[in-house]
Amino acid sequence: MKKVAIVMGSDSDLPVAEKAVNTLKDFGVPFEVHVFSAHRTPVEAKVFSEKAKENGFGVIIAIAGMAAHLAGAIAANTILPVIGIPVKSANLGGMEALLSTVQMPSGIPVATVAIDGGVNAALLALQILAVEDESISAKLSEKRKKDTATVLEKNKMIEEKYNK
Ligand code: RP5
Repeated sequence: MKKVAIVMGSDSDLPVAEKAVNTLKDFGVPFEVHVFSAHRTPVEAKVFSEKAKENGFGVIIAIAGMAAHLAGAIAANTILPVIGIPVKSANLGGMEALLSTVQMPSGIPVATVAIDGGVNAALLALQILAVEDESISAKLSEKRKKDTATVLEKNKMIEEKYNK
């Protein structure tokens, strides 16, 4: 089974990475977690990206805040799909990271999820791997069914409380 790489620009991004880690653990999919910065360790980020495919990864999640160039810098050095997670900041709330991550020039795509969207990044990574892996696909379908049942149950409780 292909691995998922979770790369963050700083260890301060760890709370967001943990959301992705927990989701991947739920699915039993192998992953690695790394800290490589587009600005502070650009050489290491480049080497990791260039070797990711031959090292058994199928998709890369890149997490960064502020002037968030990490996802784009990784995407520039691999043909693996890259999912970018912009991280919320104290001053600008993550909007700067969102725009830096999502506004990639034509030719080098980054699939950008919501600010701090660690769960959806992991789910999207799983959906990418599921194209070639029926066991992941089946687990994703099962999760969708459970999530639907949970919402329907909540709706039932709300309707019983307010609609009498
Ligand atoms: C980005 O700058 C990192 O991804 C992090 O979100 C932000 C702040 O990094 P630290 O100053 O906390 O290391 O490169």
